[in-house]
Amino acid sequence: MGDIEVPESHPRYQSLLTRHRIEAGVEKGITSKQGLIAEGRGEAFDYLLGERTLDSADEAERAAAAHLLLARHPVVSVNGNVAALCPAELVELADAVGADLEVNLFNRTEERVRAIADHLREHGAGEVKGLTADERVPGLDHERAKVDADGIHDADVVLVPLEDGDRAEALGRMGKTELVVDLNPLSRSPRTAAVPIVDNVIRAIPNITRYARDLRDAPREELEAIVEAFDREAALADAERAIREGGD
Ligand code: PTJ
Repeated sequence: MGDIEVPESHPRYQSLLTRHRIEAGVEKGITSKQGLIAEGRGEAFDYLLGERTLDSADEAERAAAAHLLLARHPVVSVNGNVAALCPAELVELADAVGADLEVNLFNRTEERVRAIADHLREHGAGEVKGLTADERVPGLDHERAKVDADGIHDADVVLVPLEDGDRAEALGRMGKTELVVDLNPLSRSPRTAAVPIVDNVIRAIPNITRYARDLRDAPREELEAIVEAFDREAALADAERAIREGGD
């Protein structure tokens, strides 16, 4: 935690820690200022969820792991918020499923793409995509549409933590299977996703990795059965219910 002084006994330890990571991300040129606002929105939903992983989110994380393992070309998309919150965990997930890491930003600047790629490499990443930006996602304005031809553009399965709704829909129109992490079950991006994961990225990413490791040697039929059994509508409804009613 470096210079951060939050006692572990503090009841909101985890959320204060998360805030500090986002603040440090802004200072390091990784996270956008809008990322601070996004974090605030996320925190409110996480508070209502009891800052825990619902059983339905846990199932979604297992289904996401199965999708990533079955994929021809999986890509983990990285923005300024997740890069600040869980860089090493993103690298571990990409390693566990053989995915590419690609920096893909809502508010794209070349400087921030480079800073995030460097940050991921400092946390153990090998190649990081997103700098070439030689292809476009159709139906989006220029900067937000930029992707690598041999990265997201070619991917069949994309994990997009904290995606914005327009881009989630545009990627969906390209026929990609989207796995979206977002604490707001009413937000357009999880509602577009094949697998909506209503959980905090700091809990979701390591849990997907854990499942991916568990399932690494599972036969394709078993992975396909997990994908098949996952009910996206039920997962979204369960998260909404938990937020409205509290409890399990
Ligand atoms: O780095 P960039 O330029 O790509 O920008 C990234 C942000 C996140 C700033 C950008 O995509 C954005 O503005 O997103 P929105 O539209 O504010 O949506 C963010 C969503 O993520 C909201 O629905 C939040 O509830 C959710 N969210 C925020 N923090 C977390 C989260 N979901 C899961 N885990 C979190 N830690």
